[in-house]
Amino acid sequence: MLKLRSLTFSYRADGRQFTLKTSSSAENRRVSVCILSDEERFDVRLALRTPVEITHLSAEFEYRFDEDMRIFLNGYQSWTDSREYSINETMRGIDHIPAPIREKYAFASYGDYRITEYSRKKGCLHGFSYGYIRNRDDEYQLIASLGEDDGFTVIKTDTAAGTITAEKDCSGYIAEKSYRGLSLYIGKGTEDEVFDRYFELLGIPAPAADRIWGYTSWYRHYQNISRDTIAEDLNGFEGCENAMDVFQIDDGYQTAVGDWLSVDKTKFPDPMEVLSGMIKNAGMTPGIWIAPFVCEEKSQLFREKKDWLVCTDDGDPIKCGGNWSGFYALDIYNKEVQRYIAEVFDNAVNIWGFGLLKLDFLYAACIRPPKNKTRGMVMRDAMELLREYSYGAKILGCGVPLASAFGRVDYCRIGTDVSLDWDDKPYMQLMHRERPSTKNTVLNSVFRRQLNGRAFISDPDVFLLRDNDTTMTRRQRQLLCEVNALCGGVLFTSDDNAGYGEWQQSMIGEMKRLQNAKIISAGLYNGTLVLTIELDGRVITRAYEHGQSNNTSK
Ligand code: 9PG
Repeated sequence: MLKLRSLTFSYRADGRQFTLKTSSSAENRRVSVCILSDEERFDVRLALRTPVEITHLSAEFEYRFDEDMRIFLNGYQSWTDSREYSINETMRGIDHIPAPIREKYAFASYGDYRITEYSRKKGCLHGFSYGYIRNRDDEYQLIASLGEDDGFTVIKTDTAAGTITAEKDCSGYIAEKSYRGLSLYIGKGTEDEVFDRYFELLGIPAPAADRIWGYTSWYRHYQNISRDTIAEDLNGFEGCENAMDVFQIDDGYQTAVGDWLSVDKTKFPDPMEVLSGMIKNAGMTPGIWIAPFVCEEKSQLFREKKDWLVCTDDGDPIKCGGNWSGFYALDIYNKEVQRYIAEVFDNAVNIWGFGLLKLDFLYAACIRPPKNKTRGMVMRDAMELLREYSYGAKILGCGVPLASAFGRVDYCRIGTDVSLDWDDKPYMQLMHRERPSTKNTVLNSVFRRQLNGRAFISDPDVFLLRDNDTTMTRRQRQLLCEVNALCGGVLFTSDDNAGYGEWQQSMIGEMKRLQNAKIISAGLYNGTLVLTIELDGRVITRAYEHGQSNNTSK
């Protein structure tokens, strides 16, 4: 167990602000703070005599960092870049982006930029829900929350000060009688030991879903899909050796984001059930993309249902990002919103006949929690709603705070979008941590690999093998393929299968081989990604040129 330095609990009551700082259980006439800890657990329970507004709750532990250690702190949601850091690095937020641009596209909404601070001090790093420190002998010190449904946990390091802090994301939450504050598993051991124990304590059994191969329209056509592109892409798979399990139609079929019952007839003149029928005839499960908690400014929903939106105190809808015409969150506690989502899913599954729902931009649900809920509580309720309304279809979660998706979705995206360039366009590199980038998503796949087969089946986003329409070198595409096969269970592409040549086929063969391999050690050392894998009883180490520097030796 890590040594507790201090626990800080601040709250507002009777219009005044109070702070309690302690290193053991304590109480006063309003509140009682109970600390329960043993070799592997650290729990904080609050009991309140009168309702209080919590403004801060955190526990600071002592930890001795050394130069060789690597720190992983899980990023806010699916797309947030997440990798191991050396002890002298910093994390970049969005302060470097000019304010007018930041605001126009609501960059702060994509991630944790309004939730936690980005420090410029070396070694001051942070993440959500779980994180670890790995030493040179591949021993893991895992700090992982068992209570994200009560509120998210921000895990912070200050390597120079020698501290790890776990802070509950519950500021502004009004607690009535009691609150399950921090609930941590703090375990030390091998990678498998600590992660197995984490999911055992969470009570999440190994996922039932299997690995799937598939096609998604997004990274070939983006929003420019139509009956004809779908038919053409389907034809590409006819009689081919790369049998796919799923064929998923992505963004672009609807008249506007939010108007899920309204199909763009100019692109899709036939009813959607005709398309799903074609997919089924080709022997695949049809999948469809929906962003159930948001609507864009140009949607009918946004124009007509203002009272369905999550708003500021002044009654202005909260912008959740700049995609499409800019988009806003629906209030999941509004009964009409719930009925609408149920109807949309009923339509997609039972009328249109889709067996897989790719549910995207889910983080928007908790963009502003009501006073009696934390973000973690809202996200739990939101995810439960999706499961309840899915009519037996499989769910692929995307753009979601991961811990809220643990055990609640079949498949889950664990990284940002693959781009057609290794690191997207230079101006895009200035954006937030959630921006499309193959370079980033490859690292997410590697450093979140422990979730695959424990929390859900991981979706590392597509692999791309095509030679045209990309600036990625073959080696970069090969790295993407190999990492996806090693770390993920959703093996989707957006390539035109008919265009595959010898090199592409040999890469598919390699991916199939690597599906049975296991990474036993991984690290990023001065721009090189080093993976040690076990395959058919043999241990092989592969080094890949990646380009991400983490300014250390080893
Ligand atoms: C459809 C797409 C695809 C894709 C999803 C999601 O941060 N960003 O600017 C950002 C843009 C697009 C995006 C994710 C993040 O893509 O991940 O697979 O379904 O929506 O619009």
